[in-house]
Amino acid sequence: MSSKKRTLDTFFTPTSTKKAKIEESQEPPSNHPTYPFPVPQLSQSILNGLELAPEVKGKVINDQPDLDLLYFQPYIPKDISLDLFRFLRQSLFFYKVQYTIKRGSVETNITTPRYTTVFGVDESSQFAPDGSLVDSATKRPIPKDRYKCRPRPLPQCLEALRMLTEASTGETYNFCLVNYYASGNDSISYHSDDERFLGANPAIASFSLGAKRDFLMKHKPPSKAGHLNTGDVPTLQAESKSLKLPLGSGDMILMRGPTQSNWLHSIPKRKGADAEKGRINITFRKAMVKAGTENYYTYNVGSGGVSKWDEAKGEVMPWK
Ligand SMILES: O=C(O)CCC(=O)C(=O)O
Repeated sequence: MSSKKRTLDTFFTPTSTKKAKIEESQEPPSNHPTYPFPVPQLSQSILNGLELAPEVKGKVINDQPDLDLLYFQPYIPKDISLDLFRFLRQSLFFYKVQYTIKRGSVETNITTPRYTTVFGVDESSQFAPDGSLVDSATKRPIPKDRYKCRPRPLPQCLEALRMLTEASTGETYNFCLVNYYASGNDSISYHSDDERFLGANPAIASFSLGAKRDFLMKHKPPSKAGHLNTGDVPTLQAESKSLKLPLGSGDMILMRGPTQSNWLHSIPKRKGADAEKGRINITFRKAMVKAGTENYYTYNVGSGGVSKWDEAKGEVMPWK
């Protein structure tokens, strides 16, 4: 890819039918026995661009009850964010995870409405330089039965972004979750990242690449516990307004402090041409205990087949 400056509009306007080539790195790809295939390293031009990140200072948004956001608009310099989007879409392995939920006696089969993938391991373990997992305290190989899943180290392309994010947020992260929204039909429903395995007041750094999508936030309803049934009007929900942040390519939003325990967030389905071009979301988080590792691999890798971007077809396809 040339280093010529391009805007989001020019990227998405089909001025030519010729596909722009993704610049390749001369360095050996990242590999690990758990990877279905090696992941190329970032090209020098993307690495050079990342040296200028964050492009702007983060803006604090904390004017609502229990909300503490730091919004970089953008974090990734504009002239490399779409190259990074295309590189990651082409280079990573993705999964369409299926699972079952049980409500009472009713079981429902769910297919995650987007592609996902995950890398990392919780604080109790770490990857040794040879890629094996060791106990964080003793530095000895972990017992074979510590995990039901097979944790994977971050490839260089995501590790570079993790280190940058740590430096600019003052937080540490041991997990990287990636979502690929292939079209406006892909989504994530309202939820909060408030699992106990993330500890109290977790910091979650969330990057957007590719198509612009709305990020909606709303305060959780006040819990019944702790509220006396006096007929009082519920307070928090009445006082807090919901938020709509139109996340563009390169933007990063850090959710921190009391945000996850009190607010829900979502990416709703969306009609319109831009969403059809695809969007990647990358979140960095820190899981404290092994339950986090089991959970993230269950819901972001699962037990089905691997998928990969097919440049000729212009879509993510089952990978053989
Ligand atoms: O795609 C996004 O911006 C949000 C992703 C998200 O909420 C999640 O992975 O938990």
